[in-house]
Amino acid sequence: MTGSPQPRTVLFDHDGGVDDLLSLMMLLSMPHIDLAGVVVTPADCFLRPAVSATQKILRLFNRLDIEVSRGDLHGVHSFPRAWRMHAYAIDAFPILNEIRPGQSDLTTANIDPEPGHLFLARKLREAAQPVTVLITGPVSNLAAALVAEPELAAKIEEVVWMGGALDVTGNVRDYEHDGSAEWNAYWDPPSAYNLWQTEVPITIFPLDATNHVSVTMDFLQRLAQLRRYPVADLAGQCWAITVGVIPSYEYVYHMWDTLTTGYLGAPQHISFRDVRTVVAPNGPNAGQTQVVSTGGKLIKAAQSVDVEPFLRYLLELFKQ
Ligand code: AGV
Ligand code: CA
Repeated sequence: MTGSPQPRTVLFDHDGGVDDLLSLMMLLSMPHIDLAGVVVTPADCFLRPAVSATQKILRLFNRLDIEVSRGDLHGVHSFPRAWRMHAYAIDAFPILNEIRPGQSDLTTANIDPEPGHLFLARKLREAAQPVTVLITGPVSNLAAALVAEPELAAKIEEVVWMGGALDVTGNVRDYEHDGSAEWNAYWDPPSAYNLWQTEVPITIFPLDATNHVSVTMDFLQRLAQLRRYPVADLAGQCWAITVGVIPSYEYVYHMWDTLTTGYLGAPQHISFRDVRTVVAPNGPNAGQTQVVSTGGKLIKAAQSVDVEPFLRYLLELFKQ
């Protein structure tokens, strides 16, 4: 690693996919990140096992002091069930169910009863300094919080979002859709549209960038050499359940959310461009993030990745 990354206070909204839970492990492994709260959005997961797995990962890191909130907003288009099932397997992994000395069974002590959008709004309201909002699923909660209280935008230093597809095709294959959207935007297009109407600074990790980082068997073999580190072992198991279970049109799992989260620790391996963009709130291209020459919202978009140094950073981070 070159230089030390910028310290940040982070609110993390994830949607319980394999990639999302790996991102939580990454954040907990970054010494310069102060994780101020976690929201689980019921999008690319079933909520109960995703919240449970989230808590078990916090327990593994001895961080059950971090509050977790359940999202109760639902998108327009559901994720495929085969993908949403992943959290059940992770929640059942032995390493997450081992109760180590000094640890106890999970309780609801760190579960905030407020739903995700109210939790985010409260955390932002209470923040003494502007915070980073990292979103690795749909943006429904943040959009709702900002629609209700636009002044909270001033409390956000940067929204970092895995979402969108700019100059590449989307990853949605669904009836009545033209395939131009990425799934996190497609789950709840009106919310992505609403977020785009706000003043918050947005950095996105669209498919244009994440397409560069697929989860290869070669990478998994390198990770396997680090099995003696519990977090590396857990990460390897998480990725293993994505191998071969991807429905037909997509044969490889990508490091969508893990790349996005990696930006907080190793931004030097990623290149960006500033672009004007609009989001389609409905219609056959619902959720499409489109580059425009005038108007729209000026955002920062990840474009390419220095793959090998990024993978080395990930492997190093998981040595916990
Ligand atoms: O579109 C990428 C988003 C990321 O936030 N998710 C997965 C990551 O968590 C949806 C998704 C697209 N293709 C998938 C997805 C696949 N083959 N399996 C599971 N989820
Ligand atoms: Ca996700």
